[in-house]
Amino acid sequence: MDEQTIKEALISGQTEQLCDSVKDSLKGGETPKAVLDVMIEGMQVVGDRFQKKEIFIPEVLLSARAMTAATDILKPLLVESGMEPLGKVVIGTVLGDLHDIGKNIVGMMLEGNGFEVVNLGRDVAPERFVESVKDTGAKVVGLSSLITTSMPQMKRTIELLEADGLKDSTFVMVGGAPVTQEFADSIGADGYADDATGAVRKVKEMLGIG
Ligand code: B12
Repeated sequence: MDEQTIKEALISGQTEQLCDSVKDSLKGGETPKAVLDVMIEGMQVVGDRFQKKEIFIPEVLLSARAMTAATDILKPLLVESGMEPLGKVVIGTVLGDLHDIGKNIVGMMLEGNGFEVVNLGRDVAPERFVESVKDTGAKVVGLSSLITTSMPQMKRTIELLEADGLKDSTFVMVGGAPVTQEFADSIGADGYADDATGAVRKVKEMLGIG
């Protein structure tokens, strides 16, 4: 796999070039997970450059668009499992937050590991998470937040689940770049993971699946 080309295409937001490189890597026998990991590293560089004000929102948007298109190629390969679902997970990005790349990757990895995933999208109000738990009977809710100003919505969602008497029968897992284990503990979340692989491990652990 030409890691450098994949990263450069992602960082410069060249969707077509990125998708071609991803397809070439897969044809060359690379696993979808390995390709995804290289893209996540590339997105990390985008984040660092944005933070240092070397690039701005339009550039980040182009990279995000390219990443979404390329993950769409990987998705069917990551999720093909064909087995009975191990359980249902509702997942979404909390109210006020439009970042969804990481949350979608977590969703994909869960699907790839045999879970049924109800993806509510982004900017999801606490009430919608609660409604979805009621409608689907999901035992796990995954909340994603990438901006600190949205993190209180995770707490609100847990409070609403409690108020509706659903907290005891539902595991709440939180994640996203600014979220930590300490924060998760402080709001009464049942689980935290800092990446998609950890999220799968955590869900299995919470549901007692070996
Ligand atoms: C791409 C991006 C955008 C894109 C989002 C496109 C999209 N469709 O998602 C766009 C351009 C739209 C955007 C907009 C904004 N952004 Co922005 N963005 C980023 C950037 C560069 C990368 C995020 C990303 O996709 N990372 C790659 C993925 C794979 O990683 P991830 O999301 O962390 O997910 C992994 C883990 O966290 C975990 N995970 C994620 N979710 C979950 C959920 C669960 C349950 C679990 C267990 C695990 C888990 O697993 C994932 C896979 O490994 C980050 C920088 C950064 N360092 O994070 C800034 C960043 C998040 N953005 C930031 C800001 C400020 C904004 C804006 C407010 C900018 C503005 N002035 O308008 C707006 C916010 C709009 C809004 N209301 O949401 C800040 C937030 C700062 C803060 N302290 O709150 C950051 C940190 C940049 C910075 N350093 O300043 N952004």
